[in-house]
Amino acid sequence: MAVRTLVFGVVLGWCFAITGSAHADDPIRIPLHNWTSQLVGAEVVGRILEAAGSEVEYVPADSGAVYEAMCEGDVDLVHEVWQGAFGVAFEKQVAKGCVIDAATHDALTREEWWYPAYVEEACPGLPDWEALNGCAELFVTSETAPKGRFLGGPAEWLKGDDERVAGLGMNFAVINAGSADALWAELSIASEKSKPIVLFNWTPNFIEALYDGKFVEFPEYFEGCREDAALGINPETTHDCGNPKDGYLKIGVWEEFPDRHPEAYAVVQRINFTNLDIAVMAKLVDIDKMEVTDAAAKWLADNEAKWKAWLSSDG
Ligand code: TMO
Repeated sequence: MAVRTLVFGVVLGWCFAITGSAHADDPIRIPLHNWTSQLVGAEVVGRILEAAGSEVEYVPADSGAVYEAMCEGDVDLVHEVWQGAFGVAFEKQVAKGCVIDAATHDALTREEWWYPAYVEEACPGLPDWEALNGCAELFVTSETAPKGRFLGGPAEWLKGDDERVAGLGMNFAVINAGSADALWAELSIASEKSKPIVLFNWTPNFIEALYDGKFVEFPEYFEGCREDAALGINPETTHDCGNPKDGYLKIGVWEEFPDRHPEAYAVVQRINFTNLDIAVMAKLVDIDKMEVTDAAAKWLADNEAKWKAWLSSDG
């Protein structure tokens, strides 16, 4: 019995050696999150990896918890790691070694409190955060009185807004929207009546094509602001700074990905979206009202030379 097991093991090992990897045929698991560029891009990346010979599976996943899931091997690849939202969670797993920082897109990102331009008429010191704080009463709602309301994104986007409000001593209460669409619906209603609103937004996004507006300027982001309470203008709290202004957009993979899918990994390292790519992916769904699958197909058709070059090293 022991000998047969040993022989079997040797033969199996030999098979793995000639096929390269025991896991090359395992599907690559790509998470689906709750904002539109990510949903379209997930399918774009999936179709590119299929073109490179891999199998792909899409798994709905919490965008805040996904880095731990990837560390545990439950997810293979996150292609939109936004520094503002997920930098802390991502870098924690990279430091542990179970997630690899595989590539950095050319796209530069910003995620921050934002207001439509007409708000400056009622609060002339904007975009400075202290001016905003002085105008807090303009943003009071029955839910937040006597404080102003900041409409944040879904809690899973990990923005640290409550910590920021506490750290900077702001006269605001954070209300988390249930979805990205809820943010845009409130922006649309407020804009129609020129009603003051301050809400979470980001770039690249489709919003800049529809609305004139600005990000609030908080104390400049610096390394460690969100991890080390002692740093920053409030020595007792983290998040006493704004989000990065030229934040990264990265691709992260599970540490076993390069060994399990070496060819796909080489392709992943060449994938590179620009600001326009991300904005267009969002726009096709949010403005043109396409289905995600159709939007991904359109992006691939419109950018064929670009993504085909990612398939081979001499492309
Ligand atoms: C991660 N996000 C783009 C929604 O800020």
